[in-house]
Amino acid sequence: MRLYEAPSPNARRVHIFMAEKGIDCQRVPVDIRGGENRKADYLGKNPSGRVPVLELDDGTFLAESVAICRYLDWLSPEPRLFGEPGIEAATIEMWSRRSELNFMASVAAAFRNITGFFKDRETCVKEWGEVSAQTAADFVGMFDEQLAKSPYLAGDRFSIADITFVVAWDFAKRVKVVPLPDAPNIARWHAVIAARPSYTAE
Ligand SMILES: N[C@@H](CCC(=O)N[C@@H](CS)C(=O)NCC(=O)O)C(=O)O
Repeated sequence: MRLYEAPSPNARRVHIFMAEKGIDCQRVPVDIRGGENRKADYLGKNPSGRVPVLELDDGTFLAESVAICRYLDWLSPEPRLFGEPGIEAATIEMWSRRSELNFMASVAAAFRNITGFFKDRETCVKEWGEVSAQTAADFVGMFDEQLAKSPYLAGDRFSIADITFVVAWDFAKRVKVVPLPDAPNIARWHAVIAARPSYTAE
């Protein structure tokens, strides 16, 4: 297997997931700043022109970080980061989708539209970035309240939902475009997640 990647939140999701599973593979750096991911060769691997992409040994290309993680979960089922079928998997899916759709996507839209980081390839609307930043900030309370009740986002066990949220949270802190409110329960949870060896996986 080969992972096409660039230093980025979505590649980091796969890095953490792989480290949790004890999986590694060849890495292929993609120059996303230079737009290599928007050229025909890369678009042949992933028509959405984003990283990461996992190339399987039979030449199949798998894009979308959560789809890649699902494949790796099938390859190496323990620990089950998508949960046992039934209520556990459904609860993890619920918090994964909230982490991705309510928080990570808004953080990304804030970053991209406010900073114009990818203005060579997309129209950036600063006002939309600011609305997205506020949306991300407004959802922090929902995650903080959940983490007051539960050690991990989806219950007693670390899961893909925690991976998505910690990656998005760290990115939001680093790029400083979201007015993150104080979140004591997220802070407690973050210390626990940051102590896992997978947290620093590259
Ligand atoms: N939903 C996709 C999102 C992938 C994505 O947005 N990747 C960003 C890096 S975090 C990227 O490739 N950006 C380069 C660009 O937009 O040109 C996933 O989960 O993999």
